Amino acid sequence: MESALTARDRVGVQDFVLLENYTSEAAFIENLRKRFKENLIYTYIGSVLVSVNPYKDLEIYTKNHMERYRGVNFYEVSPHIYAVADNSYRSMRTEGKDQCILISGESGAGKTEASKKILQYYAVTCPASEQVQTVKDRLLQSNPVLEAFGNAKTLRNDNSSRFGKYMDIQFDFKGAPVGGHIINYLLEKSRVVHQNHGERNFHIFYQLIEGGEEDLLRHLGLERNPQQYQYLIKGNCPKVSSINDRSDWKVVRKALTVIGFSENEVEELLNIIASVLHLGNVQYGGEDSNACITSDIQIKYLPRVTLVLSVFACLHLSLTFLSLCVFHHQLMSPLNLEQASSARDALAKAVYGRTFTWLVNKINTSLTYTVYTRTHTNYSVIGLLDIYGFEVFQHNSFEQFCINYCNEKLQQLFIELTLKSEQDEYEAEGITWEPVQYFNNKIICDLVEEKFKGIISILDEECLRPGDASDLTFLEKLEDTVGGHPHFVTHKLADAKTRKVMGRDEFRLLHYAGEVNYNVNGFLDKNNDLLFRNLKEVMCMSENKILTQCFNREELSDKKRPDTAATQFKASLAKLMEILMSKEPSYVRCIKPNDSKQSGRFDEVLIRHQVKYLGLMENLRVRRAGFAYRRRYEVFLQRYKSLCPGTWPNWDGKLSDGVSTLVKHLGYKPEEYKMGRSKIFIRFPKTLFATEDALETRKHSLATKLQAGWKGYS
Ligand code: AD9
Ligand code: MG
Repeated sequence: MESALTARDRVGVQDFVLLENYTSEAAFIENLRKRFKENLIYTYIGSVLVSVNPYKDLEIYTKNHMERYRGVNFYEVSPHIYAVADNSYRSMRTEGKDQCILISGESGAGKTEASKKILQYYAVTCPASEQVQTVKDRLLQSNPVLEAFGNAKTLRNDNSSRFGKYMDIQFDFKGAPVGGHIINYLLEKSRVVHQNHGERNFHIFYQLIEGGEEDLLRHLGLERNPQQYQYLIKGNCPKVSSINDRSDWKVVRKALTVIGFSENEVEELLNIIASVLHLGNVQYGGEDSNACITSDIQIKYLPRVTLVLSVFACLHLSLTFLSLCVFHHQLMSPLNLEQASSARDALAKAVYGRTFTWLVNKINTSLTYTVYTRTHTNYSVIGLLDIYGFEVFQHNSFEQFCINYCNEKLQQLFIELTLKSEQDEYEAEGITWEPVQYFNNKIICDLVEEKFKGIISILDEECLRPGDASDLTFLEKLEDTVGGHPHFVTHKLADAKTRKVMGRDEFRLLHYAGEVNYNVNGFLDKNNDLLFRNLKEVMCMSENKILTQCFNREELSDKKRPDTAATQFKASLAKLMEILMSKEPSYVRCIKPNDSKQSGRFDEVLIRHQVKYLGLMENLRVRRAGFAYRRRYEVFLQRYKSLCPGTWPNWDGKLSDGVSTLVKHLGYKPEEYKMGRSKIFIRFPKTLFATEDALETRKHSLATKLQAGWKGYS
């Protein structure tokens, strides 16, 4: 029999709070490494689950495993994503409080897989009637559809989510999942028209081309070869070994039906997808990019676009001319080659982006909790947040700025809620709260989002300013306005050392997790996200019903300028924070073990980086600031009562008295523990380990005695 001590040596501790040297990053990583080697990919920091992507199928997601975690206390079984799922479910049922599970980590760390495991857990373990089964099916089938339209192969992940997702699962009073609702955040629309080397466009394009039936492709005017389409060849990566586009197409096609798309809707949806491909092939002749394009130039492929989009009116004109309204007169100004190409790309991005939002809305309608066709609002909720983690690339742009701002907000929420829940627990148990020192990143959130003075406000101001506004004038304005901020640096403001690693067109933010340099090129355009009015008008005239829902006439008559991309994102994040604040959170922190998507490789440098960016050491420090370990009296007594003659075999008195008797017998010193109302709090891991070891020794000697007795008997 392996002793508790040697087992701990081999597989590490299953909760980081039990690390003796809890402030040491090296000890933290060593513990992760030991467990990863043993295929133990999950470890807790208190109630936070840390997960390391194994990059291989482990036999830990079977129905048997689900049963093992069902209704069982968090700490009685080894750490698992099912334990988090079950714990949230039980808290929702017993305490009646809405829950949310926040999953974070960098690209490829396993967030989406984790969220799917949670959803599967509920689908299998929650009670179901026939009606509920339909909802479960739809909830599960929404994944392949959203992944087809919102995921793509990137250098970091073959199935990378290119949008943020928050999903509510709604449960009725019996605990059955009866509905759902999805909110999507910031789809990476630029991917529709451009992909970096080794990356692809969204999966759906390849699925349709590889898997679509002959008749369908003929109808859409598509050829079965991705290389034919300009929007699919930029990354030079039509095939990916881990992806089977043809069989994925079948899954997606079936999922659309399960979710409740009519044949008509599917046809219109695919028309739009095909039209984007045709649009990408629209070429404007001529070499000189400054020359104006006139409408008599033959625009190849345009007829295809008009046909599949059912826009018979003036698309041709709108892609070559800009219509201007000057003193109530409509003027047509011809576009040059570059302007016309960017108008075409803007249209493709807008069409795809809005169709994606339409798709999410459509899924939401099919997930709406209805009882006898009436919409019900009386349900409890578990929310799942699968959102992009911190991104730091060689070249960071507007997208990384938004994503990292989102992570600052989530970190703020995390600190507030973790500290608050610690404090609440101490108060509930009647134990004195000892204040914890921590870095409050509100200062960085303010730097980004403050009204008038924040980076987003300054960016918007430059976007609205007529005349010579450019990315560089935006940078200058930033220097003037927030130049003195302790978390903001530019080339001009930096010290000599920093200047060496910064471009003149960059600004640096000192995020809570580390420094990131952002290149301002493209900030204004991306934030403006404008589509020429005449292109919008043409889309409104389409006979495609999805398009007319995406581009409605009200938008045209609205004189107010639409909100910029950053302002919209800021508003949607504020709403998200409100949603999350109203719920009880659980956290899953995902870590990617290496950059080569290989199983068994533990790249220490990469992991250390993520431990830092996920703020795990800070998290552990907060959790350990007071007590390393806490258990309800009955659980503690049940486990260790055999170690004390006074509590063995049964304790009849008050639970707290039993625990007192037990720990006195074990020789706990007063500074090592505190007695709360329903729990014992133990300050140091070594106290608990000594007790665990004593338990192991007792079991061992009992087993030896039994064996000896048995031999004697025989
Ligand atoms: V991104 O920010 O959307 O680019 P994610 O979502 O964090 O990223 P994802 O869940 O897609 O990463 O995981 C990447 C790949 O790792 C998956 O396609 C699987 O091949 C692999 N993976 C992740 N988690 C597990 C797991 N628990 N077991 C086995 C896993 N493989
Ligand atoms: Mg993902």
